Amino acid sequence: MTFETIIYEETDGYAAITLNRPDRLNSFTSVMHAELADALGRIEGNPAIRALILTGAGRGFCAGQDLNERVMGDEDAPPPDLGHTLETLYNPLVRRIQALEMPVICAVNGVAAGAGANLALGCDLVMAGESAKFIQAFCRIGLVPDGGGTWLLPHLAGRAKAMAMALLGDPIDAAEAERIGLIWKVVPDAALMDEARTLATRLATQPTKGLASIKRLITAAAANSLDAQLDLERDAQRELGRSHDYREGVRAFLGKRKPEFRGD
Ligand code: T3D
Repeated sequence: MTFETIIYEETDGYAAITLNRPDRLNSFTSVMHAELADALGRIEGNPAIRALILTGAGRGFCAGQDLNERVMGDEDAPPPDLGHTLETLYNPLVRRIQALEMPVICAVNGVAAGAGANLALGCDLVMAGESAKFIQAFCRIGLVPDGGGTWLLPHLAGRAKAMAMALLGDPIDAAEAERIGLIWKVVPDAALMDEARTLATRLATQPTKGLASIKRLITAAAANSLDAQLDLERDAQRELGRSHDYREGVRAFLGKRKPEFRGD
């Protein structure tokens, strides 16, 4: 499958999407949005794909919106409708990644700025190379964090850190991002993709339906009471108790053998 701005591959039960405009630090263009939408369409509901890796080519992960697409005309020219680009491009991207019924690994290989930072932070297992940086660059150009940033930052790192990151736009290095709970873990740059691929291969052999429910419930918890979560857990467990992979897991345990999960 050939794309202009991303590399898409399917292998060993998982898919990998590499943002591929390295000379512009993989910043988003409308073409990249269209290609990401196409790639996600190949993954959604595809039982052969049971995990996804998102990463970037070259020295950056993603520098957010390509500002060359926002070149300002003279004062009389109508301003761009950024609400429209969020509604039609960024918000669907974030929502579709959240809704994917599989774990999404983000391998942050370098600087992640603006919507690129929040695309990364919205993934399920965020690993960063030690040289990666996260920058809420929006305040530098008079915008608010988007791509879910105003929700993700306080939920992940707390209000005080969220405010500082969003109001100041200073870089947070990978070690600090791990320390404050913004990401899962830092790994040496040279090991990042091997670790991400090993993890994806492992996840692709796990009970995918169960993992999808875990993702959904953990996400729902941010807006729910304990009482509401107990109900969600009951409903999920009822459904998963009827799944192939639950039966296989219990049989394999009792038979002292390795389980063979199909993902359903
Ligand atoms: O518009 C809407 O639809 C609303 C949605 C907005 C979402 C957003 O993401 S808004 C935020 C947009 N992003 C930014 O403001 C970040 C801009 N980039 C930077 O601040 C810096 O590039 C970085 C801090 C990310 C990295 O700095 P550094 O020094 O490592 O690299 P560099 O030299 O600045 O960048 C390398 C090249 O990439 C450079 O091009 P050149 O000079 O070699 O020809 C630079 O212009 C280009 N580049 C980097 N980011 C962008 C970009 N070109 C276009 N758009 C970018 N966002």
